[in-house]
Amino acid sequence: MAPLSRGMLIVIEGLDRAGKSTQHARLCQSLESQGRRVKRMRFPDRTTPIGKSIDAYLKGESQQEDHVIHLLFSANRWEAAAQIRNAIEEGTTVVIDRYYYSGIVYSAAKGKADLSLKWARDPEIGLPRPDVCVFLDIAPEAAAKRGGFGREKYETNAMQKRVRELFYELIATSDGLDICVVDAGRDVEEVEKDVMERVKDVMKQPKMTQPLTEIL
Ligand code: Z5A
Ligand code: MG
Repeated sequence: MAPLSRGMLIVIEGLDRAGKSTQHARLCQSLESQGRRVKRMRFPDRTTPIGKSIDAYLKGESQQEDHVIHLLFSANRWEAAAQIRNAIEEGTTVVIDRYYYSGIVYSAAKGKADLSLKWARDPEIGLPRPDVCVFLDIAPEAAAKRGGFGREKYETNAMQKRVRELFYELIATSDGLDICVVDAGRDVEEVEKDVMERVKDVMKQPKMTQPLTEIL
């Protein structure tokens, strides 16, 4: 692969148990084996003070008003934004397991009239804009066969189904928000191959010779 002057910003997204963390690890390893410097990140980052509040909420150990928890998830990305930008400028590729896409759809999936996709997206404006977001698409029923639901807040069939619909609404927006879809219901190796293909396609795009942009 051709050398890039800056790093790439790559996001892996999808429903619960779509295989995000599995593919995130494999992609990072592949990129490193090709000689790239890679920074692994995930959201929520449960290690920061804000992340600890999110962790307690997801585990049902604390309550949060829906708008408040939404803004905490967003703040958890904002506290990492400069770190992401600096790494990319220094030539490091940043690969993130969930990002603002999850932020928008999981909050909007709650179905509150005053918590629309648009409302949910607004606090994300200005964050580093991904070069590509690979959405690992799987039917909730197929994902459910990968093991029982965990005990966290959003791990219900109804929520996962709505989240998938909303991901498709995001993809249908004018620029698709940089999302490409990969069928995640196949063998790990097949999915991995497709993910790498999508990343390679983006590496060839003219935008990779330009500085990283911001979410508009
Ligand atoms: N959330 C939010 O509301 N707002 C936000 O802004 C953000 C997140 C960022 C926690 O996320 C919750 O936060 C999440 C969204 C919300 N709530 N839900 N649902 P998290 O990222 O911490 O959740 P996680 O537990 O790490 O990820 P996950 O979704 O549960 O799983 P995954 O990473 O997609 O899957 P995996 O761990 O790679 O694989 C799951 C299992 O399937 C495992 O046994 C694998 O071995 C197996 N697997 C993986 N790939 C395959 C294939 N291809 N075939 C068969 N089996 C496979
Ligand atoms: Mg995971």
